[in-house]
Amino acid sequence: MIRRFRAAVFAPRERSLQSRAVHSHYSPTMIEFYYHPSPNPEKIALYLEETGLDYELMPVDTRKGEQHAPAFLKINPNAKTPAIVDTDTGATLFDSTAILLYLVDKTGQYRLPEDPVERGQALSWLMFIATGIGPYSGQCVHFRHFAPEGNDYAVNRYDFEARRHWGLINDHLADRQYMAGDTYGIVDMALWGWGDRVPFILDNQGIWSEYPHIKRLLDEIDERPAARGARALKSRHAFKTEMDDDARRHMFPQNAARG
Ligand SMILES: N[C@@H](CCC(=O)N[C@@H](CS)C(=O)NCC(=O)O)C(=O)O
Repeated sequence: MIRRFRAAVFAPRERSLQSRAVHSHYSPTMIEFYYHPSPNPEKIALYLEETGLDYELMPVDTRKGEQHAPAFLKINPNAKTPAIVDTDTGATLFDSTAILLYLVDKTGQYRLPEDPVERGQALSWLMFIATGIGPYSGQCVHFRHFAPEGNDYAVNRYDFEARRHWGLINDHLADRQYMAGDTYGIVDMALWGWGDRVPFILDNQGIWSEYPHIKRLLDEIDERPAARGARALKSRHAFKTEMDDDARRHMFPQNAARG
Protein backbone atom coordinates (compact mmCIF):
# COMPACT_ATOMS: atom_id res chain seq x y z
CA MET A 1 0.00 0.00 0.00
CA ILE A 2 1.48 3.31 -1.00
CA ARG A 3 1.18 5.63 1.88
CA ARG A 4 2.21 8.97 0.61
CA PHE A 5 4.39 10.54 -1.94
CA ARG A 6 7.30 12.79 -1.21
CA ALA A 7 8.28 15.11 -4.04
CA ALA A 8 11.58 16.33 -2.58
CA VAL A 9 13.67 13.23 -2.92
CA PHE A 10 16.99 14.17 -1.51
CA ALA A 11 16.13 15.70 1.79
CA PRO A 12 18.81 14.26 4.07
CA ARG A 13 17.68 10.95 5.46
CA GLU A 14 18.16 12.19 9.03
CA ARG A 15 15.62 14.90 8.40
CA SER A 16 13.09 12.51 6.90
CA LEU A 17 13.47 10.21 9.89
CA GLN A 18 13.01 13.14 12.25
CA SER A 19 9.89 14.25 10.46
CA ARG A 20 8.58 10.73 10.72
CA ALA A 21 9.15 10.72 14.46
CA VAL A 22 6.81 13.64 15.01
CA HIS A 23 4.00 11.92 13.14
CA SER A 24 2.87 9.20 15.48
CA HIS A 25 0.50 7.70 12.89
CA TYR A 26 3.44 6.14 11.06
CA SER A 27 3.66 2.40 11.50
CA PRO A 28 7.11 1.07 12.33
CA THR A 29 7.39 -0.59 8.92
CA MET A 30 7.92 1.70 6.01
CA ILE A 31 9.85 1.08 2.87
CA GLU A 32 11.31 4.15 1.21
CA PHE A 33 11.20 3.14 -2.43
CA TYR A 34 13.68 5.00 -4.67
CA TYR A 35 12.04 4.82 -8.04
CA HIS A 36 12.27 5.83 -11.66
CA PRO A 37 9.72 4.53 -14.21
CA SER A 38 12.18 2.03 -15.70
CA PRO A 39 12.27 -1.77 -15.88
CA ASN A 40 14.25 -2.66 -12.76
CA PRO A 41 12.31 -0.35 -10.39
CA GLU A 42 9.05 -1.60 -11.88
CA LYS A 43 9.77 -5.12 -10.62
CA ILE A 44 9.84 -3.70 -7.09
CA ALA A 45 6.78 -1.51 -7.67
CA LEU A 46 4.84 -4.63 -8.62
CA TYR A 47 6.03 -6.59 -5.59
CA LEU A 48 5.17 -3.74 -3.21
CA GLU A 49 1.73 -3.39 -4.76
CA GLU A 50 1.13 -7.15 -4.65
CA THR A 51 2.03 -7.48 -0.99
CA GLY A 52 0.42 -4.32 0.34
CA LEU A 53 3.65 -3.48 2.16
CA ASP A 54 3.65 0.07 3.42
CA TYR A 55 5.90 2.21 1.25
CA GLU A 56 6.74 5.76 0.40
CA LEU A 57 7.60 6.71 -3.16
CA MET A 58 10.91 8.52 -3.52
CA PRO A 59 11.34 9.64 -7.13
CA VAL A 60 14.86 9.69 -8.55
CA ASP A 61 14.91 11.54 -11.86
CA THR A 62 17.87 9.88 -13.56
CA ARG A 63 17.58 12.08 -16.65
CA LYS A 64 18.19 15.05 -14.36
CA GLY A 65 21.18 13.34 -12.72
CA GLU A 66 19.57 12.79 -9.31
CA GLN A 67 21.13 9.31 -9.12
CA HIS A 68 24.51 10.99 -8.57
CA ALA A 69 23.39 13.09 -5.59
CA PRO A 70 25.57 12.34 -2.53
CA ALA A 71 22.48 11.57 -0.41
CA PHE A 72 21.35 8.95 -2.91
CA LEU A 73 24.84 7.45 -3.30
CA LYS A 74 24.77 6.68 0.43
CA ILE A 75 21.78 4.44 -0.33
CA ASN A 76 22.98 3.06 -3.65
CA PRO A 77 26.69 3.58 -4.38
CA ASN A 78 25.97 2.22 -7.88
CA ALA A 79 23.91 5.35 -8.73
CA LYS A 80 20.95 3.49 -10.21
CA THR A 81 17.33 2.73 -9.38
CA PRO A 82 15.75 0.90 -7.65
CA ALA A 83 16.95 1.14 -4.08
CA ILE A 84 15.12 0.92 -0.78
CA VAL A 85 15.54 1.97 2.80
CA ASP A 86 13.68 -0.22 5.27
CA THR A 87 13.05 2.12 8.17
CA ASP A 88 11.96 -0.87 10.25
CA THR A 89 15.42 -2.45 10.17
CA GLY A 90 17.53 0.50 8.97
CA ALA A 91 18.65 -1.58 5.98
CA THR A 92 19.62 0.16 2.76
CA LEU A 93 19.47 -2.09 -0.29
CA PHE A 94 20.09 -1.76 -3.99
CA ASP A 95 19.82 -4.01 -7.04
CA SER A 96 16.34 -5.17 -7.94
CA THR A 97 16.88 -8.91 -7.48
CA ALA A 98 18.44 -8.47 -4.06
CA ILE A 99 15.57 -6.18 -3.06
CA LEU A 100 12.98 -8.73 -4.22
CA LEU A 101 14.65 -11.51 -2.20
CA TYR A 102 14.94 -9.26 0.87
CA LEU A 103 11.28 -8.29 0.69
CA VAL A 104 10.26 -11.93 0.31
CA ASP A 105 12.17 -12.76 3.50
CA LYS A 106 10.63 -9.77 5.22
CA THR A 107 7.02 -10.39 4.28
CA GLY A 108 6.99 -14.15 3.75
CA GLN A 109 4.92 -13.49 0.63
CA TYR A 110 5.75 -15.02 -2.75
CA ARG A 111 8.45 -17.25 -1.29
CA LEU A 112 10.54 -19.30 -3.66
CA PRO A 113 9.78 -23.04 -3.52
CA GLU A 114 11.09 -24.87 -0.43
CA ASP A 115 12.16 -27.94 -2.39
CA PRO A 116 15.90 -27.47 -3.13
CA VAL A 117 15.60 -28.56 -6.77
CA GLU A 118 12.60 -26.34 -7.52
CA ARG A 119 14.20 -23.50 -5.59
CA GLY A 120 17.44 -23.81 -7.55
CA GLN A 121 15.52 -23.83 -10.82
CA ALA A 122 13.52 -20.76 -9.81
CA LEU A 123 16.78 -19.01 -8.95
CA SER A 124 18.23 -19.97 -12.33
CA TRP A 125 15.46 -18.05 -14.08
CA LEU A 126 15.51 -15.18 -11.62
CA MET A 127 19.27 -14.76 -12.15
CA PHE A 128 18.89 -15.21 -15.89
CA ILE A 129 16.56 -12.21 -15.90
CA ALA A 130 18.96 -10.25 -13.67
CA THR A 131 22.19 -11.04 -15.51
CA GLY A 132 20.98 -11.81 -19.04
CA ILE A 133 17.66 -10.22 -19.93
CA GLY A 134 18.40 -6.95 -18.14
CA PRO A 135 21.97 -6.20 -19.22
CA TYR A 136 21.64 -7.42 -22.81
CA SER A 137 18.31 -5.64 -23.30
CA GLY A 138 19.73 -2.50 -21.68
CA GLN A 139 22.81 -2.45 -23.93
CA CYS A 140 20.63 -3.17 -26.95
CA VAL A 141 18.54 -0.09 -26.14
CA HIS A 142 21.68 1.97 -25.53
CA PHE A 143 23.44 1.22 -28.81
CA ARG A 144 20.27 1.11 -30.90
CA HIS A 145 18.45 4.17 -29.58
CA PHE A 146 20.79 6.43 -27.61
CA ALA A 147 24.44 6.07 -28.70
CA PRO A 148 25.86 8.20 -31.51
CA GLU A 149 25.75 6.71 -35.02
CA GLY A 150 28.33 4.18 -36.10
CA ASN A 151 27.69 1.25 -33.75
CA ASP A 152 26.64 -1.42 -36.20
CA TYR A 153 28.79 -4.08 -34.58
CA ALA A 154 27.46 -3.33 -31.08
CA VAL A 155 23.83 -3.10 -32.25
CA ASN A 156 24.20 -6.41 -34.07
CA ARG A 157 25.72 -8.15 -31.05
CA TYR A 158 23.24 -6.86 -28.46
CA ASP A 159 20.24 -7.28 -30.72
CA PHE A 160 21.28 -10.89 -31.32
CA GLU A 161 21.84 -11.58 -27.63
CA ALA A 162 18.66 -9.82 -26.51
CA ARG A 163 16.62 -11.80 -29.08
CA ARG A 164 18.27 -15.01 -27.98
CA HIS A 165 17.54 -14.33 -24.32
CA TRP A 166 13.90 -13.38 -24.92
CA GLY A 167 13.56 -16.46 -27.14
CA LEU A 168 14.71 -18.69 -24.26
CA ILE A 169 12.08 -17.17 -22.00
CA ASN A 170 9.41 -17.69 -24.66
CA ASP A 171 10.43 -21.35 -25.09
CA HIS A 172 10.42 -21.84 -21.32
CA LEU A 173 6.87 -20.53 -21.12
CA ALA A 174 5.59 -22.66 -24.00
CA ASP A 175 4.41 -25.47 -21.73
CA ARG A 176 4.05 -23.76 -18.36
CA GLN A 177 1.89 -20.94 -17.07
CA TYR A 178 4.50 -19.24 -14.88
CA MET A 179 8.25 -18.82 -14.88
CA ALA A 180 8.87 -21.01 -11.81
CA GLY A 181 6.64 -23.62 -10.15
CA ASP A 182 2.89 -23.69 -10.59
CA THR A 183 2.07 -20.29 -9.19
CA TYR A 184 2.71 -16.65 -9.95
CA GLY A 185 5.73 -15.32 -8.09
CA ILE A 186 8.77 -13.08 -8.04
CA VAL A 187 10.33 -14.53 -11.19
CA ASP A 188 7.18 -13.50 -13.09
CA MET A 189 7.34 -10.06 -11.45
CA ALA A 190 10.98 -9.67 -12.49
CA LEU A 191 10.04 -10.57 -16.06
CA TRP A 192 7.10 -8.18 -16.07
CA GLY A 193 9.40 -5.27 -15.18
CA TRP A 194 11.14 -5.63 -18.54
CA GLY A 195 8.32 -7.17 -20.55
CA ASP A 196 6.50 -4.19 -22.02
CA ARG A 197 9.82 -2.79 -23.34
CA VAL A 198 10.47 -5.71 -25.71
CA PRO A 199 9.12 -3.98 -28.87
CA PHE A 200 11.32 -0.94 -28.11
CA ILE A 201 14.38 -3.04 -27.21
CA LEU A 202 14.18 -5.02 -30.44
CA ASP A 203 12.75 -2.11 -32.47
CA ASN A 204 9.87 -4.23 -33.68
CA GLN A 205 6.25 -3.45 -32.84
CA GLY A 206 5.20 -6.82 -34.26
CA ILE A 207 7.56 -8.81 -32.06
CA TRP A 208 4.81 -10.42 -29.97
CA SER A 209 3.95 -12.75 -32.82
CA GLU A 210 7.42 -14.28 -32.23
CA TYR A 211 7.02 -14.42 -28.45
CA PRO A 212 3.35 -15.39 -27.90
CA HIS A 213 4.01 -17.22 -24.63
CA ILE A 214 5.69 -14.21 -23.07
CA LYS A 215 2.83 -12.01 -24.25
CA ARG A 216 0.28 -14.37 -22.71
CA LEU A 217 1.97 -14.15 -19.29
CA LEU A 218 2.46 -10.37 -19.48
CA ASP A 219 -1.19 -9.87 -20.40
CA GLU A 220 -2.25 -12.01 -17.46
CA ILE A 221 -0.11 -9.97 -15.05
CA ASP A 222 -1.32 -6.69 -16.56
CA GLU A 223 -4.85 -7.66 -15.50
CA ARG A 224 -3.83 -7.74 -11.84
CA PRO A 225 -4.76 -4.64 -9.78
CA ALA A 226 -1.18 -4.56 -8.47
CA ALA A 227 0.15 -4.16 -12.01
CA ARG A 228 -2.17 -1.23 -12.60
CA GLY A 229 -1.03 0.29 -9.28
CA ALA A 230 2.62 -0.18 -10.21
CA ARG A 231 2.13 1.42 -13.65
CA ALA A 232 0.32 4.38 -12.09
CA LEU A 233 3.35 5.37 -10.02
CA LYS A 234 5.04 7.13 -12.91
CA SER A 235 2.29 9.74 -13.09
CA ARG A 236 2.91 10.74 -9.47
CA HIS A 237 5.97 12.74 -10.39
CA ALA A 238 6.84 14.89 -13.42
CA PHE A 239 9.81 12.78 -14.55
CA LYS A 240 11.90 14.26 -17.32
CA THR A 241 11.20 12.36 -20.53
CA GLU A 242 13.61 14.02 -23.00
CA MET A 243 16.90 12.28 -23.67
CA ASP A 244 18.69 15.54 -24.40
CA ASP A 245 22.41 16.31 -24.07
CA ASP A 246 22.04 16.99 -20.36
CA ALA A 247 20.29 13.66 -19.76
CA ARG A 248 22.97 11.86 -21.81
CA ARG A 249 25.69 13.44 -19.67
CA HIS A 250 24.03 12.16 -16.51
CA MET A 251 23.22 8.70 -17.77
CA PHE A 252 26.29 8.02 -19.90
CA PRO A 253 29.03 9.77 -17.92
CA GLN A 254 31.80 8.18 -20.00
CA ASN A 255 31.00 10.77 -22.67
CA ALA A 256 31.20 13.68 -20.23
CA ALA A 257 34.51 12.40 -18.84
CA ARG A 258 36.06 12.62 -22.30
CA GLY A 259 34.87 16.21 -22.54
N1 LIG B 1 21.35 -4.43 -11.68
C1 LIG B 1 20.58 -3.28 -11.33
C2 LIG B 1 20.46 -2.38 -12.54
C3 LIG B 1 19.83 -1.05 -12.18
C4 LIG B 1 19.67 -0.13 -13.39
O1 LIG B 1 20.36 -0.27 -14.41
N2 LIG B 1 18.73 0.82 -13.25
C5 LIG B 1 18.45 1.76 -14.30
C6 LIG B 1 16.94 1.84 -14.50
S1 LIG B 1 16.29 0.31 -15.10
C7 LIG B 1 18.95 3.14 -13.90
O2 LIG B 1 18.76 3.57 -12.79
N3 LIG B 1 19.60 3.86 -14.83
C8 LIG B 1 20.09 5.18 -14.60
C9 LIG B 1 21.52 5.36 -14.99
O3 LIG B 1 22.13 4.41 -15.52
O4 LIG B 1 22.06 6.44 -14.77
C10 LIG B 1 19.19 -3.71 -10.82
O5 LIG B 1 18.72 -4.81 -11.18
O6 LIG B 1 18.59 -2.99 -10.03
